[in-house]
Amino acid sequence: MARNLYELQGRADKRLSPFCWRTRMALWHKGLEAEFIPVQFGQKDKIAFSGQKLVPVLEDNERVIHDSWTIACYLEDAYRDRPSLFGGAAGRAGARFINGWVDRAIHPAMLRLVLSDIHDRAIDEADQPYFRASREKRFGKALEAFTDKSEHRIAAFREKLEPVRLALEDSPYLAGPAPLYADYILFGTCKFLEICSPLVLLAEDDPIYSWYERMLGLFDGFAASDGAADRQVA
Ligand SMILES: N[C@@H](CCC(=O)N[C@@H](CS)C(=O)NCC(=O)O)C(=O)O
Repeated sequence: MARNLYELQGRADKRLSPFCWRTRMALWHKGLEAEFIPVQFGQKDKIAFSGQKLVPVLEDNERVIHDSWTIACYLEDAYRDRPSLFGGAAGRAGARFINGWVDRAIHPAMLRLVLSDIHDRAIDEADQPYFRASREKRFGKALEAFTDKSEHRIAAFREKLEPVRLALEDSPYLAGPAPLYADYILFGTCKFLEICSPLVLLAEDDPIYSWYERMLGLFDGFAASDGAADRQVA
């Protein structure tokens, strides 16, 4: 039985994509074993079979699925006998909202703070020219000119996360008493930040910091790894 997750590989074999982390956590949550296959930006040939150029890509026997949200829905529907990622239709709809909110509101604000860090610290050297060219084309500026770590931008980023703090006042996880996919979505982003940037965006007294610490303890502490090691599911 072949189940492979193709995920972005950064420097020193760190798995840095926030989207790939979502899928990793979803697989572990479902208790599904998979091989985690590293793909660098310059290795699109490895995922050519998926008919597109982005990771994560999940190969589950004959099925090939891409896009982290589509993969989460696939896993939920294909493995109904395993622990649920959403906790029902309403939970899936709530998670869908968080997915869109993180992608469209949090990620753009985050990239503004750390884009040049990703290039300088996280991407394998061989990928740096591709990363620079593709992102400078996308954002219309040199990486260094686009990146802005000024106090007001950091404060604005922290403020954007206020809905998360409000939710954590009522329950330890975004999904309620126990972590579900809604939590894995934001976890991927925090993990990415930890791997890519020296910026400390969560103060130690921030409730999101405590939530992140709890999340790092999941799956026998494997969520705390840099992603290179595979976890064997019993
Ligand atoms: N909506 C997609 C986004 C996937 C995505 O943007 N992946 C990035 C890695 S973080 C990628 O593969 N980039 C390759 C490239 O830019 O060439 C998802 O949720 O999976």
